[in-house]
Amino acid sequence: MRITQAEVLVSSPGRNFVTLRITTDDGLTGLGDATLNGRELAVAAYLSEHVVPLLIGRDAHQIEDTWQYLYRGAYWRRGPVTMASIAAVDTALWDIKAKAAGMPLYQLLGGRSREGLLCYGHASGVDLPELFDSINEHLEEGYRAIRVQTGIPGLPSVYGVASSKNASAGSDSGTDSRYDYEPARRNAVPVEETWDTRAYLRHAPTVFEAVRNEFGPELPLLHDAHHRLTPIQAAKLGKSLEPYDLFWLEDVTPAENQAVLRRVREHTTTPLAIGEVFNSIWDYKQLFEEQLIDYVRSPVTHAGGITALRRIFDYAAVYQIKSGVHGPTDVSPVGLAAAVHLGIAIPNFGIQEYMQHSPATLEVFRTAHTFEDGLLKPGEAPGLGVEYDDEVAGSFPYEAAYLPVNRLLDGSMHDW
Ligand code: EZ4
Ligand code: CO
Repeated sequence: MRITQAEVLVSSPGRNFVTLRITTDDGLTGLGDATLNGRELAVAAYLSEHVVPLLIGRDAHQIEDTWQYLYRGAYWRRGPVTMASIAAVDTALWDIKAKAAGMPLYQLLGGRSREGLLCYGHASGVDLPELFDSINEHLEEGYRAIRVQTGIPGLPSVYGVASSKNASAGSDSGTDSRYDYEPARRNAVPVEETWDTRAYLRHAPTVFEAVRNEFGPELPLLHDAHHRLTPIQAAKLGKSLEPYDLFWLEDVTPAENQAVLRRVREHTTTPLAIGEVFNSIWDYKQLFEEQLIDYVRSPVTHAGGITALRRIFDYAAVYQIKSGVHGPTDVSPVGLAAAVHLGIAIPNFGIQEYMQHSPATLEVFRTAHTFEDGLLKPGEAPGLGVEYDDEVAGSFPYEAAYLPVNRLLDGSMHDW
């Protein structure tokens, strides 16, 4: 089965997506997600200029060899642009192989290990009443685990927190106002936000205390610190949140410096999740071998595909570390489907992030996976179970959009 065509599809139904579609000589097609939020066209160019020409004529069944060819063959290893590109090829080839077998992809990955994937949703509010409303809405939708982010007194806006219901949301058509901090705002340049770590460290424990008082001890709660703390600040936050029994605390430090996580671990038993900006198994080496984290955040899209992420999960399992795959709206429905098939099969599944895609996104990407009673399920369609509608996609052209940047109150740039 030879690859005859590979197309790079860029569309913006609610937000930007980069999708690779591979076609074989027997007419099968496979999809892969290559979306890199705010740097989409770099990946599109890497694929169309440097990868697509190498794919034509290759045996579509040779997934591992193609992965090694693109990884080792580039000479320049790793990096988000390269690894998102390899991920798209790898995912599309798994989609094709499963379609050729007439099976949903998870069957090729070892079959079902569980009924569905426990998911967490993004509740947020500028203040406690809005946060409680948001948590209740998520619970009514079936979510069994909740990420909690709130406004911070003194700061005009905080990333990850939907704007006040009382303010005019001003969101793009086709986006969910619950998630109006995502997509990245459609602007020629990033929006600038302000940040005050001390105010945050004072406020966060009061929020979790209030949430536990309102919702009880059982509900799994998660929180994302978005890489903004020093090691000792992270240790302090982990310690101050211990009474509220978090499922995890995410991205406490910019984890390029992996050794600093030792300091955080010395001080707190709050479980740690890291890795949504990592792109290779090597980024996890020290974190795994010293058991400095509890959950792996990489999605299929940014870690080199199903082949690579499965390898990361197997390595993690040696240290009793579990999956906690990144699932924001900038991972496309193709990337999410790949996570669902992988998550249903692996032994060390932990939790799946699930921010729901907008109706516009789901008109372009028709998905077989379902969300029932708080669980994501892959469906039984052959392959990944996602179809891409070119016609609908054509009405949503690319628009430049960026995540916000973050400055301290004195104006200096801060970690994102
Ligand atoms: O900021 O997906 O855990 N989720 C997150 C996300 C990320 C965006 C970056 O592209 O941190 O909201
Ligand atoms: Co995060």
